[in-house]
Amino acid sequence: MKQKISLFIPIYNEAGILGENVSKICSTLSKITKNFEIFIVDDNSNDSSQSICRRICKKNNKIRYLRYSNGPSRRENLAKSFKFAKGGTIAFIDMDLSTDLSHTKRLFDEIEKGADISIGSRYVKGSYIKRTLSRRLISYFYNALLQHFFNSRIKDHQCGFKAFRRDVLLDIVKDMGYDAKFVRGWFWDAELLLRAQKKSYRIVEFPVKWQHGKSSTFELKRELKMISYILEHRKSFYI
Ligand SMILES: Nc1nc2c(ncn2[C@@H]2O[C@H](COP(=O)(O)OP(=O)(O)O)[C@@H](O)[C@H]2O)c(=O)[nH]1
Ligand SMILES: [Mg+2]
Repeated sequence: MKQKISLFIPIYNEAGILGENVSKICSTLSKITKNFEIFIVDDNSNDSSQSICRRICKKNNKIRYLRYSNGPSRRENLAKSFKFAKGGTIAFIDMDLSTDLSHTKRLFDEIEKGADISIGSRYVKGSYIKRTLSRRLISYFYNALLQHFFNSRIKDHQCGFKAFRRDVLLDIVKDMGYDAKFVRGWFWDAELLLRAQKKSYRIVEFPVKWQHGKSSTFELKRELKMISYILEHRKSFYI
């Protein structure tokens, strides 16, 4: 890899899995490059995530822990944290490792080959997905609505396995601003990709093997708040 990699892992109450999964992520990255840093971004978890993370950081100086006292914000505080990255490539992945880590090299190779944005996808040819029927349906309609109303060409807006050229990500995140009311919810991912398409950035979507995590922080009722946000800001998203 020519560029240093800054990998962000957003967390909210992940004490049960984070020790094991951070070391899996670390060893996967070490096989790809020596030039990387990891940031764990915690939105005010109220389990023992904080003490576990502090212990992990003491042992490994490539890992940094950022804790916010407000939240859970979904992705708002994650976006705030990108400015600390020193890498030319910035990525984020979900802590539950739903996306198989075997795709990590591809994630970064696409950026090295010239993509501005590289994203794992559960809905392009070659992907394999294990998920409950209800979440499958919600995901299907969500992506279909984004394609229909905003002309998005992306098949999967929501997979937590994304990498970006640093300047591209910082540019879009600046446009998006900080939603202090946290009503944007998981739409943050979609908005990022809609704005990226509007700005004609080059996005590569590649198939991944994906398995749902044992627990999920997704709540349909809370996410429905995004509708008012989308309607209010819709002019910024049309492609
Ligand atoms: N920083 C931060 N991370 C979050 C928040 N909610 C969820 N996460 C993390 O985001 C990732 C995806 O969440 P998950 O619950 O697996 O969502 P799902 O895969 O859509 O069911 C995981 O690493 C979570 O720990 C939040 O409010 N703030
Ligand atoms: Mg998950």
